[in-house]
Amino acid sequence: MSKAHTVTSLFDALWRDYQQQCPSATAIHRLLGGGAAIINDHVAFRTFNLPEVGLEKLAAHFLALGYEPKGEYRFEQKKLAARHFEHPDPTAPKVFISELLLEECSAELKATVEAMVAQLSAGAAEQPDFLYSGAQWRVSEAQYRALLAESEYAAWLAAFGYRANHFTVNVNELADYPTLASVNQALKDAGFALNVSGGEIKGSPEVLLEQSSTLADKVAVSFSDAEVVIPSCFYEFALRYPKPDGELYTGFVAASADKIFESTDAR
Ligand code: OOG
Ligand code: NI
Repeated sequence: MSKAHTVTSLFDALWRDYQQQCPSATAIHRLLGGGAAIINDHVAFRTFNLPEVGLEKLAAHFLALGYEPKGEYRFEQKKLAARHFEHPDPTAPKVFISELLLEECSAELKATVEAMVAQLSAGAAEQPDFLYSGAQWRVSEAQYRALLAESEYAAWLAAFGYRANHFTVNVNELADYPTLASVNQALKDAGFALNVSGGEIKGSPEVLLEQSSTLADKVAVSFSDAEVVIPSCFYEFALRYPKPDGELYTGFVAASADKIFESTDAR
């Protein structure tokens, strides 16, 4: 068993795992940072609302590091609930965790997911490396496709499991890019494809948050019976605006998040 994490060691481990799934992030990091450090606005995780692996189980890793629960969000159509967490140290990335509400899904989907989670070893979610342990279950390509037909979110989780779904560049802290449009233009000029669902820029100064994201990279995933190349992880960009009190807004915007989820859609 690996030893307990600090905030820094946990995000370092998450970033290393994430780079394997999203090689574009390494290149974009270089493009936007020009060698300088890039501050992360937030990192996002996905899970199923089963007792063994629910949102609370993932959150426990962050609460242990001093994070505090903040906003709650609901995505009716996608059958998701989410919560975000903040650390008293404002340089620590925010954390966004969502979970699929299985009681709202079909009996077939629920059975497949329960069989997957039953393959995890007892106490798996409490291990220090759980948040970047990937998909520790066997799923066939046919099962993946059946999940995909009902819930892209469930299919992504079946294929990729527990790891950062995306990191997010804090655009406010970028030296050379004053607007999100300028970030998007630099990405497009360099050949990266953006998620255009809901427009290239989701949100507005009025809701105090503008977000954009790449379309997920594609990687080869080994299902129990086949290797298939599918969308993995993506990179997000967030520009925050000040509230009336002058402090930057730190929450999320459900209508925008709803579109960010679609960055892993198969295409
Ligand atoms: C999370 C999507 C929401 C945001 O910044 O609004 C989100 C996901 O795709 O898992 O990250
Ligand atoms: Ni995000």
